Amino acid sequence: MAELKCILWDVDGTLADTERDGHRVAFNMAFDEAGHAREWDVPTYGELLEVTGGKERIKFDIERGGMPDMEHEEVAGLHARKTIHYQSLIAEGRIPLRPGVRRLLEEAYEAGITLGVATTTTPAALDALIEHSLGKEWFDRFAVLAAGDIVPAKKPAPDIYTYAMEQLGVNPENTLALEDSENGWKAANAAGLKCVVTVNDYTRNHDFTGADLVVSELGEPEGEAVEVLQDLHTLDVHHVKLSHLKAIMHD
Ligand code: XBP
Ligand code: MG
Repeated sequence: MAELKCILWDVDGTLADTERDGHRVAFNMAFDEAGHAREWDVPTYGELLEVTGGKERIKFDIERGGMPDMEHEEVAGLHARKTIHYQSLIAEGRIPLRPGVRRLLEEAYEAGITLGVATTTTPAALDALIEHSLGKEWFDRFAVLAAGDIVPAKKPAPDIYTYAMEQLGVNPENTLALEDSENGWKAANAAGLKCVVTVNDYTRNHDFTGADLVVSELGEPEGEAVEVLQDLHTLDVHHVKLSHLKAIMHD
């Protein structure tokens, strides 16, 4: 029976639906600006999301023949421009937090649970989302912001979770991950963490076998009941509460 001491949050797709209307749009702006004909439409971007990390995603598309006029040497510069476009989109307030995220974050923070971020995205992109969608006070409320190239191997490797826990001095048995994708779930699982998944349109059909709870969203008390896709602990969820996360750890 383990106590819940720490929650590590994924960012893209979990805190907010950043991929389709944020990252994807910013990549396309950078391609266009650099004179490349390539545009990642919504379904194509869904395929590319199999590869985590923006630079890695561009390289993958080059290698599979999606960008014949692009060289590997261009990737770093192009990605830096993409990050700037992404920051502007976020600053426009175009990407709200997903339902229930602020409620659960605040409930956990008030309860003294250690909160952290474990994400594949670039630190500058994470900072923009915290500043404009969450609120600047969360720079202090998160005890660690583990992001991007700080570890060599991105999700589905467990490294970013392991790094975050090392920084915090917490154990896997006391830590729960919140994720939205198969790669994220695999990373959390490989790091020895229990995991709650909130799916989105891109990840609904991913394989989450073994994840503790898979729901459509965290939900709100006054809203409709969330859709439960997988519930290993028979929690009977209307909206995801801190008590559910504690129950998952105790099981
Ligand atoms: C998110 C990612 C990121 C973003 C793009 O995965 O893979 O690469 O798509 O961000 P996760 P960057 O939610 O599992 O962390 O371009 O800044 O890499
Ligand atoms: Mg994600």
